[in-house]
This record gives sequence, structure tokens and C-alpha cells, in this order.
Amino acid sequence: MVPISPITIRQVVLHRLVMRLKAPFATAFGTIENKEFIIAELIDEEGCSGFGESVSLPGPIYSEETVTTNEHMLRDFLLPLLFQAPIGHPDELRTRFSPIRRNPMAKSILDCAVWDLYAKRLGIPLATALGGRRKTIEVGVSIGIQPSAEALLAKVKESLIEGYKRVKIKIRPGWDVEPVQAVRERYPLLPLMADANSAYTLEDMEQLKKLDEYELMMIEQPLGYDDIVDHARLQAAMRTPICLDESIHSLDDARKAVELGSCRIINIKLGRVGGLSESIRIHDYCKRQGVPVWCGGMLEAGVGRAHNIALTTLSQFILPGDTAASSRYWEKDIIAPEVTVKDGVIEVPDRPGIGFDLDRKALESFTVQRLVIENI
Ligand code: OSB
Ligand code: MG
Repeated sequence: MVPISPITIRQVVLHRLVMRLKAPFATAFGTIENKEFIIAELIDEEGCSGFGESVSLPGPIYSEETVTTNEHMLRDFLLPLLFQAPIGHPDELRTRFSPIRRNPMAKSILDCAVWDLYAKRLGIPLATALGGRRKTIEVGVSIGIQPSAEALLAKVKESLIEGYKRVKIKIRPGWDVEPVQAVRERYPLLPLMADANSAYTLEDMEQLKKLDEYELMMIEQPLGYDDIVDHARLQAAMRTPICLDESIHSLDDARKAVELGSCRIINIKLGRVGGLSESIRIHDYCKRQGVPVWCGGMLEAGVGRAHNIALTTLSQFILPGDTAASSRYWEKDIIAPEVTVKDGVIEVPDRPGIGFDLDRKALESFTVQRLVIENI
């Protein structure tokens, strides 16, 4: 690869958007109706723009970060560090941001935008810059908690008609065996999994073990959002593989969870782990250990979706991810073209960077605030 000259960020625009989901998304931690997020646009000395999208929710209900804490971290801590010196390679941000404790979702916004800019300056797709080889990626759907088994079966049917081949359903105490059994009875061979979003404790062990009967691909994050100890006890008692989502924020977390036997599969969400550089480190470790990974989602708009697609081209992403089509969530997305899925497959764009253009008119129409920050 031809080396590039170091990147100097001249200006950053923080676009804050609110987009209404086509349908409310219900999980064990609450229901999401509107997606509120930041698109960070980093403009370099050549006038080239890189984009990153925040994945935190308006409230601290999935993790402790929120859209407003992300904005605070960006303005008061992370952007001053970004402006300090030119960037030779996106990886350098990991050390540059290391004095700032946690706040991975805030860091990830800039990490993703710098990776986009870096790939654009090299004139190559982001996927290629990350070391990904796949030209297509496989994806599934995540179906929120439904009012009844019939309603759930209708949603599953709809997804299969759209061509998706893997289905994840959200569960919680009182809505676990019934929905899993209903879907499994109707579709005996469907690749099916359940996501509990931390709604259980070890006291629920017997109930969780009942799920072993239904040949699930995995059960995602059954226990505490910050736990890897109880999960190891549960995994030892269950046949179904446990996949960790909420508990994994870094390569170290992943290593400790694998060493303890807390999970057999890892969901990598680039926001939750601080960006693409840390995602690659976790990916590479899991590949060495033979632990399958897949790319999780946070109901992203187009920019976040594009980063997820690029990440999923890495070789250890051997299980379908949650990056479904734009039209599953949005009447209108902020990128052109929108993300489309055919037979459960997304074609990886071959244009430089994230490979999708921002639809400036759409971006404008969802923007509720714009902050322009100069590097002086
Ligand atoms: O736990 O994977 C999760 C959405 C918001 C917050 C957490 C999660 C989810 C999803 C949806 O499951 C994934 C998606 O379709 O983007
Ligand atoms: Mg999850």
C-alpha cells in the first residue's frame, strides 16, 4: 500500500440528528422509538471528509454512555487530543485517547471517521484498509420483544420473505421459552438465537437451561451487563453457547472472558469497544483462539451501517451479523445508495472509504443541532 502523508484535521462538524424508527424496538432494557445520534464529519487539510456515527442511546440503559455524554467527551476531551498532532495511522488514536477512561462509544466516533478518511486518502475501500477480503457479507435480523407469539411469528415470516436466513429474538423473564418454542416449532431448521440483554441472574439458571432444548445458535448476554464470572458458571451448566455483548469493551475483556469460559462466541460492536482498531484486535485474538465472532448492531443509520459492513469483511466474522437493510429501520436513510440486502447478503461497496455518499438533504432534514469546531 502506498503510504500517505500524515492527516491533519482542520475542522470538525458535529451533526446531531433525530430519526424516527419505522417501528418501536423493545428489549429487556427498554423500548426505543427515536434514534438520536451524532454524525462527526472530520475535514482534513485537503478538504476531504471522513464520517463517524455515535451508537449510544439517549439514556444510559444499554451502557452508561448517552448521546450527550458522547458530545461532552468529544468537545472537551477527545477533539483537543485529536487536534494535538497529525495522524499517521488510525491505530495511533488508541494510545492518544488512552488517558481518557472508558467512554468507548465517544472514542469510536472519531476512530471510525479517521479510518474512513485514511481509506479515502489511500483511494481504497475501508474494508480493504482494515484487511477484509470478503466481497459479500451475511446478515440476519434482530426482532424486538413482541406482544404475543402470533405477532412474533408474523415478524419472523416477514423477515424470511425478505430473504434473511438468521433470526435473533429478544427475550426477558416471562418472554423466553414461549417465544423460542413457538418459532422453533414453526421453523425446525432456522438458524435461531436469543438475546436477553442482561435480564437474568444465576437464580434463573433452571429457566435458562430450558432453552437448551431448542437448538439455539447461542444465547446472548443472559446475565449482568458487567459480568464475566457468573456467565462462566452458567456456560459450564448449559449446552447452548453463550455469546457476550454488553460485557466486552476491549481485547483484555475478550481474553479474560475466553480464558474463564464465560462465553464461546463474541459479538463485536465497534462502538462498544472503542472503534475499528480495537475491533480488529479482538477479532485477531478470537481468530487465534478459534472463537467465532459476529458484528452486532445498535439500530444504526447509514454511516454506522457502512462501518459495520466493512468490519464484517474480516475473516473471523463467520456468523451472520445484525446489520440489516436501511429500509428495515428507516423511511429514509442518510446515505446514498441505502444499504440493501438480497437473500440475506450485502454486497460490500468497492468505492474508497465507507463507500456510500452522505445524502446531504436527508442529513439536513434530521439535524437538530450543528456544532462547528475549528482546529486553531
Ligand atoms: O443487544 O444487540 C443488542 C439494539 C440496540 C441495543 C442493543 C442491541 C440491539 C439489537 C438490534 O439487538 C441490532 C440491530 O438491528 O441494529
Ligand atoms: Mg445484544
